[in-house]
Amino acid sequence: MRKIICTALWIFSFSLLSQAQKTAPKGFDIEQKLMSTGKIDSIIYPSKTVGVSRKALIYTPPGYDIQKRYPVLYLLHGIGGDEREWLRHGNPQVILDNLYGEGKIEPMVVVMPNGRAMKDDRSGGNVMAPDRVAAFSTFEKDLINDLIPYIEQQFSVVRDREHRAIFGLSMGGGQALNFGLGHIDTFAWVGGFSSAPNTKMPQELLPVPKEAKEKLKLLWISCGDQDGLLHISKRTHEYLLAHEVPHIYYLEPGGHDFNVWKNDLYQIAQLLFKVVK
Ligand code: FER
Repeated sequence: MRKIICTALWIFSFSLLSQAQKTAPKGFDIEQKLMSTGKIDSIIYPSKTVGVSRKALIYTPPGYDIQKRYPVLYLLHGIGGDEREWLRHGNPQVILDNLYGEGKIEPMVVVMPNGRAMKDDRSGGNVMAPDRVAAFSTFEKDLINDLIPYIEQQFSVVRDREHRAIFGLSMGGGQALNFGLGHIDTFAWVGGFSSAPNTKMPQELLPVPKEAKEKLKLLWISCGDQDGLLHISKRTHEYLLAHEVPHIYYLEPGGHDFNVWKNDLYQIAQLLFKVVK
Protein backbone atom coordinates (compact mmCIF):
# COMPACT_ATOMS: atom_id res chain seq x y z
CA MET A 1 0.00 0.00 0.00
CA ARG A 2 2.73 2.39 1.06
CA LYS A 3 4.51 1.69 -2.19
CA ILE A 4 1.39 2.55 -4.20
CA ILE A 5 0.99 5.86 -2.35
CA CYS A 6 4.66 6.71 -2.88
CA THR A 7 4.42 5.88 -6.57
CA ALA A 8 1.23 7.94 -6.90
CA LEU A 9 2.88 10.87 -5.17
CA TRP A 10 5.91 10.56 -7.36
CA ILE A 11 3.79 10.54 -10.53
CA PHE A 12 1.76 13.46 -9.20
CA SER A 13 4.82 15.58 -8.46
CA PHE A 14 6.36 14.62 -11.75
CA SER A 15 3.26 15.76 -13.65
CA LEU A 16 3.20 19.01 -11.67
CA LEU A 17 6.83 19.54 -12.55
CA SER A 18 6.37 18.91 -16.26
CA GLN A 19 3.30 21.16 -16.17
CA ALA A 20 5.36 23.95 -14.62
CA GLN A 21 8.09 23.52 -17.19
CA LYS A 22 5.86 23.97 -20.20
CA THR A 23 6.13 27.36 -21.86
CA ALA A 24 3.05 29.51 -22.48
CA PRO A 25 0.61 28.20 -25.13
CA LYS A 26 0.24 29.89 -28.50
CA GLY A 27 -1.96 33.00 -28.37
CA PHE A 28 -1.36 33.70 -24.65
CA ASP A 29 -0.19 37.23 -25.49
CA ILE A 30 -2.74 37.95 -28.24
CA GLU A 31 -5.92 39.87 -27.54
CA GLN A 32 -8.95 37.56 -27.42
CA LYS A 33 -12.64 38.45 -27.34
CA LEU A 34 -13.30 38.57 -23.60
CA MET A 35 -16.34 39.51 -21.53
CA SER A 36 -14.27 41.78 -19.35
CA THR A 37 -10.75 43.20 -19.33
CA GLY A 38 -8.48 45.05 -16.92
CA LYS A 39 -7.51 48.67 -17.27
CA ILE A 40 -4.17 50.47 -17.55
CA ASP A 41 -3.85 53.94 -16.02
CA SER A 42 -0.99 56.34 -15.60
CA ILE A 43 -0.40 57.62 -12.08
CA ILE A 44 1.87 60.29 -10.63
CA TYR A 45 3.18 60.01 -7.06
CA PRO A 46 5.22 62.43 -4.97
CA SER A 47 8.73 61.12 -4.30
CA LYS A 48 10.54 62.50 -1.28
CA THR A 49 13.49 60.31 -2.27
CA VAL A 50 13.99 61.94 -5.66
CA GLY A 51 12.38 65.31 -4.85
CA VAL A 52 9.99 65.27 -7.84
CA SER A 53 6.69 63.70 -8.85
CA ARG A 54 7.23 60.40 -10.60
CA LYS A 55 5.19 58.37 -13.08
CA ALA A 56 4.08 54.75 -12.93
CA LEU A 57 1.53 52.63 -14.77
CA ILE A 58 -1.08 50.67 -12.94
CA TYR A 59 -3.17 47.75 -14.17
CA THR A 60 -6.39 47.09 -12.29
CA PRO A 61 -7.97 43.67 -12.94
CA PRO A 62 -11.27 42.99 -14.75
CA GLY A 63 -14.19 44.00 -12.50
CA TYR A 64 -11.92 45.98 -10.09
CA ASP A 65 -14.25 46.82 -7.23
CA ILE A 66 -13.36 49.28 -4.48
CA GLN A 67 -15.51 47.28 -2.06
CA LYS A 68 -12.83 44.59 -2.28
CA ARG A 69 -9.11 44.68 -1.48
CA TYR A 70 -6.53 43.29 -3.85
CA PRO A 71 -2.95 42.04 -3.60
CA VAL A 72 -0.29 44.00 -5.50
CA LEU A 73 2.45 42.93 -7.89
CA TYR A 74 5.27 45.44 -8.42
CA LEU A 75 6.64 44.62 -11.88
CA LEU A 76 9.99 46.18 -12.81
CA HIS A 77 11.64 46.94 -16.16
CA GLY A 78 15.18 46.59 -17.56
CA ILE A 79 18.11 48.97 -18.01
CA GLY A 80 16.89 50.46 -21.29
CA GLY A 81 13.29 50.86 -20.16
CA ASP A 82 10.97 53.01 -18.13
CA GLU A 83 7.48 52.64 -16.65
CA ARG A 84 6.10 51.91 -20.12
CA GLU A 85 8.56 49.17 -21.13
CA TRP A 86 6.37 46.23 -20.10
CA LEU A 87 3.39 47.76 -21.87
CA ARG A 88 5.42 48.62 -24.98
CA HIS A 89 6.98 45.20 -25.46
CA GLY A 90 5.31 42.70 -23.16
CA ASN A 91 1.51 43.05 -23.51
CA PRO A 92 1.12 42.39 -19.77
CA GLN A 93 -2.53 43.52 -19.80
CA VAL A 94 -3.32 41.01 -22.58
CA ILE A 95 -1.46 38.15 -20.88
CA LEU A 96 -3.27 38.84 -17.59
CA ASP A 97 -6.70 39.45 -19.18
CA ASN A 98 -6.43 36.10 -21.00
CA LEU A 99 -5.46 34.33 -17.79
CA TYR A 100 -8.44 35.91 -15.97
CA GLY A 101 -10.66 34.79 -18.85
CA GLU A 102 -9.57 31.22 -18.16
CA GLY A 103 -9.93 31.61 -14.39
CA LYS A 104 -6.26 30.86 -13.87
CA ILE A 105 -5.16 33.77 -11.69
CA GLU A 106 -6.11 35.59 -8.51
CA PRO A 107 -7.29 39.16 -9.09
CA MET A 108 -4.39 41.53 -8.43
CA VAL A 109 -3.31 45.11 -9.04
CA VAL A 110 -0.07 45.43 -11.01
CA VAL A 111 2.17 48.47 -10.58
CA MET A 112 4.80 49.21 -13.24
CA PRO A 113 7.07 51.94 -11.90
CA ASN A 114 10.06 53.74 -13.36
CA GLY A 115 12.98 52.03 -11.60
CA ARG A 116 15.55 54.69 -12.51
CA ALA A 117 15.07 56.87 -9.46
CA MET A 118 16.56 60.22 -10.51
CA LYS A 119 15.18 63.57 -11.62
CA ASP A 120 15.66 62.86 -15.31
CA ASP A 121 14.46 59.28 -15.41
CA ARG A 122 13.89 59.03 -19.16
CA SER A 123 15.20 56.02 -21.04
CA GLY A 124 17.46 56.36 -24.09
CA GLY A 125 21.01 57.69 -24.46
CA ASN A 126 23.80 56.02 -22.52
CA VAL A 127 21.78 53.86 -20.14
CA MET A 128 25.00 52.43 -18.69
CA ALA A 129 26.20 55.85 -17.38
CA PRO A 130 27.22 55.31 -13.72
CA ASP A 131 24.74 57.82 -12.26
CA ARG A 132 21.91 56.22 -14.23
CA VAL A 133 22.89 52.71 -13.11
CA ALA A 134 23.14 53.98 -9.51
CA ALA A 135 19.59 55.33 -9.80
CA PHE A 136 18.36 51.72 -10.05
CA SER A 137 19.56 51.13 -6.49
CA THR A 138 18.18 54.48 -5.24
CA PHE A 139 14.80 53.12 -6.33
CA GLU A 140 14.77 50.91 -3.23
CA LYS A 141 14.04 53.97 -1.06
CA ASP A 142 11.60 55.46 -3.54
CA LEU A 143 9.67 52.18 -3.69
CA ILE A 144 9.53 51.51 0.04
CA ASN A 145 9.04 55.07 1.31
CA ASP A 146 7.15 56.79 -1.51
CA LEU A 147 5.50 54.50 -4.08
CA ILE A 148 4.14 51.70 -1.87
CA PRO A 149 2.57 54.14 0.65
CA TYR A 150 1.00 56.08 -2.24
CA ILE A 151 -0.46 52.94 -3.86
CA GLU A 152 -1.79 51.74 -0.52
CA GLN A 153 -3.47 55.09 0.11
CA GLN A 154 -4.96 55.51 -3.36
CA PHE A 155 -6.04 51.98 -4.34
CA SER A 156 -8.16 49.31 -2.75
CA VAL A 157 -5.33 46.95 -1.83
CA VAL A 158 -4.30 44.75 1.09
CA ARG A 159 -1.50 46.30 3.12
CA ASP A 160 0.54 43.36 4.29
CA ARG A 161 3.56 41.38 3.12
CA GLU A 162 1.55 38.34 2.08
CA HIS A 163 -0.26 40.50 -0.45
CA ARG A 164 2.80 42.18 -1.97
CA ALA A 165 4.93 40.69 -4.73
CA ILE A 166 8.03 42.09 -6.42
CA PHE A 167 9.26 40.76 -9.76
CA GLY A 168 11.25 42.26 -12.60
CA LEU A 169 13.27 41.62 -15.71
CA SER A 170 17.04 41.98 -15.98
CA MET A 171 18.03 45.20 -14.07
CA GLY A 172 14.52 44.96 -12.63
CA GLY A 173 15.15 41.31 -11.77
CA GLY A 174 18.23 42.34 -9.82
CA GLN A 175 16.20 45.06 -8.09
CA ALA A 176 13.38 42.62 -7.28
CA LEU A 177 15.81 40.13 -5.70
CA ASN A 178 17.86 42.79 -3.89
CA PHE A 179 14.87 44.70 -2.54
CA GLY A 180 12.57 41.71 -2.05
CA LEU A 181 15.11 39.64 -0.10
CA GLY A 182 16.30 42.79 1.70
CA HIS A 183 12.71 43.49 2.84
CA ILE A 184 11.14 40.15 3.61
CA ASP A 185 8.98 42.07 6.08
CA THR A 186 7.46 43.90 3.09
CA PHE A 187 7.25 41.20 0.37
CA ALA A 188 6.31 37.51 0.57
CA TRP A 189 6.53 36.86 -3.20
CA VAL A 190 9.87 37.63 -4.85
CA GLY A 191 11.44 36.83 -8.19
CA GLY A 192 13.90 37.81 -10.89
CA PHE A 193 13.66 37.14 -14.63
CA SER A 194 17.09 37.03 -16.34
CA SER A 195 18.54 39.05 -13.48
CA ALA A 196 21.38 41.46 -14.35
CA PRO A 197 24.81 42.07 -12.73
CA ASN A 198 23.18 44.51 -10.29
CA THR A 199 21.96 41.39 -8.41
CA LYS A 200 23.91 41.25 -5.15
CA MET A 201 26.27 38.33 -4.62
CA PRO A 202 24.35 35.49 -2.91
CA GLN A 203 26.05 35.89 0.48
CA GLU A 204 25.09 39.57 0.57
CA LEU A 205 21.70 38.99 -1.07
CA LEU A 206 20.61 36.55 1.62
CA PRO A 207 23.08 36.43 4.52
CA VAL A 208 20.49 34.80 6.81
CA PRO A 209 18.65 32.14 4.76
CA LYS A 210 16.47 31.15 7.73
CA GLU A 211 14.08 34.10 7.41
CA ALA A 212 13.53 33.46 3.70
CA LYS A 213 12.98 29.78 4.39
CA GLU A 214 10.30 30.52 6.94
CA LYS A 215 8.57 33.54 5.51
CA LEU A 216 8.65 33.61 1.71
CA LYS A 217 5.62 32.30 -0.18
CA LEU A 218 7.48 32.17 -3.47
CA LEU A 219 11.06 32.76 -4.54
CA TRP A 220 11.44 32.57 -8.29
CA ILE A 221 14.66 32.61 -10.35
CA SER A 222 14.29 32.25 -14.11
CA CYS A 223 16.44 32.77 -17.17
CA GLY A 224 16.66 31.91 -20.85
CA ASP A 225 19.15 29.12 -21.54
CA GLN A 226 20.84 31.23 -24.25
CA ASP A 227 21.16 34.36 -22.10
CA GLY A 228 24.68 35.70 -21.50
CA LEU A 229 23.59 36.68 -17.97
CA LEU A 230 22.59 33.11 -17.03
CA HIS A 231 25.54 32.78 -14.61
CA ILE A 232 23.88 35.31 -12.30
CA SER A 233 20.65 33.31 -11.95
CA LYS A 234 22.69 30.12 -11.71
CA ARG A 235 24.89 31.36 -8.83
CA THR A 236 21.78 32.58 -6.97
CA HIS A 237 20.04 29.23 -7.49
CA GLU A 238 23.12 27.28 -6.36
CA TYR A 239 23.37 29.30 -3.13
CA LEU A 240 19.67 28.83 -2.40
CA LEU A 241 19.98 25.12 -3.06
CA ALA A 242 23.06 24.81 -0.81
CA HIS A 243 21.20 26.61 2.00
CA GLU A 244 17.98 24.68 1.43
CA VAL A 245 15.89 27.76 0.70
CA PRO A 246 12.78 26.62 -1.22
CA HIS A 247 12.63 28.29 -4.62
CA ILE A 248 11.73 27.68 -8.24
CA TYR A 249 14.61 27.72 -10.70
CA TYR A 250 13.03 27.94 -14.13
CA LEU A 251 15.41 27.60 -17.04
CA GLU A 252 13.57 28.17 -20.30
CA PRO A 253 14.44 28.20 -23.98
CA GLY A 254 15.54 31.63 -25.21
CA GLY A 255 17.81 34.65 -24.85
CA HIS A 256 17.63 38.04 -23.19
CA ASP A 257 14.32 39.28 -24.60
CA PHE A 258 10.60 39.70 -24.18
CA ASN A 259 9.77 36.22 -25.51
CA VAL A 260 11.29 34.94 -22.28
CA TRP A 261 9.86 37.68 -20.03
CA LYS A 262 6.31 37.37 -21.37
CA ASN A 263 6.47 33.65 -20.65
CA ASP A 264 7.79 34.41 -17.16
CA LEU A 265 4.90 36.75 -16.45
CA TYR A 266 2.49 34.09 -17.71
CA GLN A 267 4.05 31.54 -15.33
CA ILE A 268 4.38 33.61 -12.16
CA ALA A 269 0.94 35.26 -12.47
CA GLN A 270 -0.57 31.78 -12.02
CA LEU A 271 1.37 31.16 -8.81
CA LEU A 272 0.90 34.51 -7.10
CA PHE A 273 -1.31 35.03 -4.09
CA LYS A 274 -2.54 31.47 -4.05
CA VAL A 275 -2.54 29.36 -0.91
CA VAL A 276 0.29 26.91 -1.37
CA LYS A 277 0.67 25.50 2.13
C1 FER B 1 25.48 44.76 -17.36
C2 FER B 1 24.84 43.97 -18.29
C3 FER B 1 23.45 44.05 -18.44
C4 FER B 1 24.73 45.62 -16.53
C5 FER B 1 23.36 45.70 -16.68
C6 FER B 1 22.72 44.92 -17.65
C7 FER B 1 24.77 47.30 -14.85
C8 FER B 1 21.28 45.05 -17.76
C9 FER B 1 20.55 44.57 -18.78
C10 FER B 1 19.07 44.79 -18.85
O1 FER B 1 18.49 45.38 -17.96
O2 FER B 1 18.50 44.34 -19.84
O3 FER B 1 26.82 44.70 -17.20
O4 FER B 1 25.44 46.36 -15.61
